[in-house]
Amino acid sequence: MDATTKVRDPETGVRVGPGGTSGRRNPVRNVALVGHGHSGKTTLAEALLFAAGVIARPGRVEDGTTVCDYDAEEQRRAISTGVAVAPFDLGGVHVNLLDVPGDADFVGDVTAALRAADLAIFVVSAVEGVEVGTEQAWRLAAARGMPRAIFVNKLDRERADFDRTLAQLQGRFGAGVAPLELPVGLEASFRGVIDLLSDVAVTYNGDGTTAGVEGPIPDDLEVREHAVHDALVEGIVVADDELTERYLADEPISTDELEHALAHGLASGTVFPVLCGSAAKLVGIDRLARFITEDGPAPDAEDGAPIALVFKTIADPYVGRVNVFKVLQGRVRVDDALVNNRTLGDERLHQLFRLRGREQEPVREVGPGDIGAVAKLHDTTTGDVLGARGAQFDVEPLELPSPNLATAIRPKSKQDDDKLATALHKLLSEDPTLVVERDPETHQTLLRGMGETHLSIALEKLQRRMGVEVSTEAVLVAYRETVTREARAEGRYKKQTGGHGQFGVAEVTIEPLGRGVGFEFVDRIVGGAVPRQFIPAVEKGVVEALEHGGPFGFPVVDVRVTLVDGKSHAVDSSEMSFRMAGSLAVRAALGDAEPTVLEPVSNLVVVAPETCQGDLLGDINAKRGRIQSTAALGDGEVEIAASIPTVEILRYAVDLRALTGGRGHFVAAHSHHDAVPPHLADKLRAPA
Ligand SMILES: Nc1nc2c(ncn2[C@@H]2O[C@H](COP(=O)(O)OP(=O)(O)OP(=O)(O)O)[C@@H](O)[C@H]2O)c(=O)[nH]1
Ligand SMILES: [Mg+2]
Repeated sequence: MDATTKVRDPETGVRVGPGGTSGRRNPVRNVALVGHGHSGKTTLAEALLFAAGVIARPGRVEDGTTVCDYDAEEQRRAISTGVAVAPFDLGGVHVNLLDVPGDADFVGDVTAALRAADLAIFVVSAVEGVEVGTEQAWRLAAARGMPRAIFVNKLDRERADFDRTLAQLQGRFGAGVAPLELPVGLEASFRGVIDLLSDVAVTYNGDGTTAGVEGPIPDDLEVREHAVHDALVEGIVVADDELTERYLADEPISTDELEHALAHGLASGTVFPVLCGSAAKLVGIDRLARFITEDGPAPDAEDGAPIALVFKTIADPYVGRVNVFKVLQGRVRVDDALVNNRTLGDERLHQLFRLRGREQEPVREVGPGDIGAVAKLHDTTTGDVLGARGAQFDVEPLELPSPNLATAIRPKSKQDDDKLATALHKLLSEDPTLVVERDPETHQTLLRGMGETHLSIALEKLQRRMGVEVSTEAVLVAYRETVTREARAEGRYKKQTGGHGQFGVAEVTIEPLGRGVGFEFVDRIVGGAVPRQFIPAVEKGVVEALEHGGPFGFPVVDVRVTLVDGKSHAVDSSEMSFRMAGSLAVRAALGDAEPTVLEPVSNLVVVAPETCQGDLLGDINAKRGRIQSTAALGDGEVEIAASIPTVEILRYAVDLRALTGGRGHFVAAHSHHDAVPPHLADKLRAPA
């Protein structure tokens, strides 16, 4: 490691010159590797672990041999599906890398990882450039005002283009994007980077080591280097008024002063340094590691009563539930008894360890700002805060996205049914963006997640890890029915075949009520046509028949049933006979009252780029939705509010992703029931 020494600003602890890591600043760095799927985050984590000497040889995602993609599903699909911790030590600094999944379905893990990290490094492929996953993660990090840096990766790949990627980055993320390096060579000839601050070239001979060799800037890159160097200096000085004045007065500004301003801009989330390289070819990795340890912001966690935030939970097949936490204050030690701020219950921390992928290294203590893990807590999960009894827990809650795509699951066998509840509990304890609910009307068990990949991986885990087989079904919506005109009918229940018979006659009218009014029973009996004591039985029979379903088979709502007449028998009439009579009467009346089907309608609010507005409006219309409002939100975004049949948006998460290229998001909530158009109602009959 080239240790060109630098000293630090005694006030802020940011490096200002020779002296390296002085220990004045918390020697921990928590770094989340975020960005679009496939941009190379896991490969980069592997390269950094190799550069730090933690692993003897970098593994490959395609071979399933990386430290961070340790889950069978991750290896089978060659994608990351959950945040993984990969620590390394370098130059007296302890770095916790958080390898974050890029697939949009795992946005919950992105949110949690950005909460635990103090620096977000955006991995961007020089081939694909800035993608929707980059933008989504940037939006989340920017909302927290987080320090952000960028690593332009895959410069060895065919069609890699650093300039295009840099222009896209500056176009999307603004003037704060400050390139610190330029590539030397491109595609197959990519072999190093130019350090734009110290004006040297660092080349790598691809021998599998990560050590770069400093040298002069190749002639053919000098002009370009000067141009970008000037742009970089401009980008940095704008973050510092005094420097801006001196720059405009053409006064010399030293490299260390520039690095000082850069580190300040980085820490304040206004300057976004860009480094570049190739994680697969191990180019630029040593420099990225040094950037993290020397310029990366440290956690601002002080000593004091211990407080820790749980940002990840893992259902480990051997040790059971493992909670991964960041220490926000103080030190967490083995055998500590801490309070869980959600349950207010005590938790004793018997086993503490550091995670590196799936590996668990026991430790006695986890210090301020550091990341650790604990097993077998009683009832702690992601988002919970653990702290010393009496400690002030004013910790901002971890807001995780709510799931927006559901599938109905049904256990394949009795054994599966017996195991299902426990297995689902385990699955959900590991992933708070999964929700299970039982629909009281359709009686389906619904598993809700963030998208198709998320749901299919959850079902695979259920089967592979927990040995529970389920089949999936289409989600049903809770249809209802009502009547559109008044009708009158008689129900006659008569069983008189000797001995104690049954006899009851009820005559009712049924008429429509307003949407959402519910059910009304009116007693208009005169002259004891139906004895008083049997009238509640008639109502009971009526209610049962309505709940059982009308001609379409759905529960009948928003009707008034009036008992207008009846007949009884002194001996054979009973509650039972009048209950049956009531039920028969209302069913007959329903048939004549031109019933219609009511479907659930949701309020939908979509936020997406303005460029997608036309398609979205067209799609909502095609889904029988009614646009209620559209509003420009600024930043090129539009908000569309609509009222739309719920059945049309059961898979809206998938449709919206297709319509907006993953740049849209939505919330939907049940609003009311409304009549289904007749041409559709005829096709609807409740499943037998
Ligand atoms: N040529 C080349 N390939 C790379 C480089 N970095 C990663 N790859 C390849 O790109 C593919 C995706 O790499 P990953 O590390 O899995 O990407 P990721 O960002 O972790 O992907 P997700 O976990 O799905 O978000 C793999 O086939 C890697 O081998 C690189 O610098 N150069
Ligand atoms: Mg990955």
